[in-house]
Amino acid sequence: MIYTFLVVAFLMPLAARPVGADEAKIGNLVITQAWSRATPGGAKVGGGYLTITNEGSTPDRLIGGSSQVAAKVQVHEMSMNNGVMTMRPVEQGLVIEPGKTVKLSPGGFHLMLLDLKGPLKQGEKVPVTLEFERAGKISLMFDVEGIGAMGPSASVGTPASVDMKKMPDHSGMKK
Ligand SMILES: [Cu+2]
Repeated sequence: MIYTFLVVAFLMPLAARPVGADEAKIGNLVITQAWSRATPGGAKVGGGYLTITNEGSTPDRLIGGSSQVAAKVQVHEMSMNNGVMTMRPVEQGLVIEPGKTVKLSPGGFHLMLLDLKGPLKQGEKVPVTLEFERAGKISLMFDVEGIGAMGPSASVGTPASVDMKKMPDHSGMKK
């Protein structure tokens, strides 16, 4: 534990640089393609998306996060129930099994930035700190893409068969 702390402290100057869509590592986890979406005026919630690979031999969990641009950051799961998109917080955290890659993307698992302090603007970067059960915390810069973007601009997004007009906007969601 102490050893891990020292290593993290040593790496701090590096971590202070914007990470963006680049690769970031914490413990056995590799995080790539951290991105977000611009929010329409007045929207109080935003999404955060990323890809996490567990290169270790023990499972880890993404249990939450924080950001200076939002009051709260939660891990959410979006799913289709009888043709209706619903989402709910993942109470136990999102498990990342050893050797597996988990992608948080529109229409599936995502980070929810609740009570935004201002709109997220395309081209900007949003700082988000992720918290993992084992690996601990890591701060990343999320690239803000356009409204309705399905992936980071650096890669070809997969257009999910999701009707954007039916996406819930969380406005009625309990926090
Ligand atoms: Cu959500």
